[in-house]
Amino acid sequence: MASPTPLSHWLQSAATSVELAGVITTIAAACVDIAKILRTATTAGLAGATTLTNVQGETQKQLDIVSNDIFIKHIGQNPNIRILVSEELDEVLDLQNQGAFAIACDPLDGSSNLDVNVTVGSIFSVLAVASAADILQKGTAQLAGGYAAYGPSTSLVLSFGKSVAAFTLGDDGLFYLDRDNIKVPEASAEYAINTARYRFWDDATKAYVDQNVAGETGPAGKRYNMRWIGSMVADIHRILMRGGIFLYPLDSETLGKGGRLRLMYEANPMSLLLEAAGGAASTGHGRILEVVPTDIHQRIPVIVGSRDEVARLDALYAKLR
Ligand code: P6P
Repeated sequence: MASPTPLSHWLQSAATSVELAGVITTIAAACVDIAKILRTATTAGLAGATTLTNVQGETQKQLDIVSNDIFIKHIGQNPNIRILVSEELDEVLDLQNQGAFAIACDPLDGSSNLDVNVTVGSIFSVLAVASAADILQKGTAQLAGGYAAYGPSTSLVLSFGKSVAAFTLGDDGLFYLDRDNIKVPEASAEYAINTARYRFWDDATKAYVDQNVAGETGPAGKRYNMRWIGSMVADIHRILMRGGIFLYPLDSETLGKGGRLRLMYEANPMSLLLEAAGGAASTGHGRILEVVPTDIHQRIPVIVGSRDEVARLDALYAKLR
């Protein structure tokens, strides 16, 4: 059996430049440190909340701050990275070096699941910048996007825009290639949405979910299953591996904020992955990757996954607009 391919080796042929490979190496090293801390966080008394809130108005968990600090530590050691946008930082962090890359990240997404030991993750997006003024770029400009999923094993899933590869963290602290050229099944019978928000949904989302619930007796013509982990990285990882659709649509409660999930460091990297894997990523009114950000913490509706499923909901939006 051939020896598994280390991330460093895979990057030599997959990354378009040594510098971009170095940026991914830096991100991977931060994720290795976060994975290590998460394993013993509870016994170390780190799993709880702080009295602080982030720019989103969400209570920061200690591990949100620890994970953000880990990203800052590693990014500070790579002179090619000039800018950091983070869910945990109100403003852009400009390292004032000559670096040509920016990272937008959610250092620890789903941290509300930490105290119940559910898979959480780090989500990252890489952009080319000449200065902090260049940061508000639409998702199609991303040089790379991906996530680390901290679960029974630690996965690193990334794309440079054309294909998707998944790596697993070994006992030696290195990531090894698991799957390359991942493709999301175009059809699926599994959807992920927080159904407790039914009363806030628009007519298109209600019609889509009602069709799924009707199963083989309704217009969808097949039986559906529903999964909602409450951790975007965990839900998206399942969808990348076996198909499905993840929905956090605009609803009457999130309308004023533009949605629930953040464009630059949640929706864009996940959309880059899903489209590179043959899936689709929609706001309900167009491609997520085409939205030009107006703010680093802008929120956006998220409808991503198997192409056929996203198309069916897009058609309902077009019909019920
Ligand atoms: P809800 C976690 O806080 C998160 O940002 C995503 O990881 C997750 O998919 C979503 O929010 C869960 O939202 O409304 O179900 O708690």
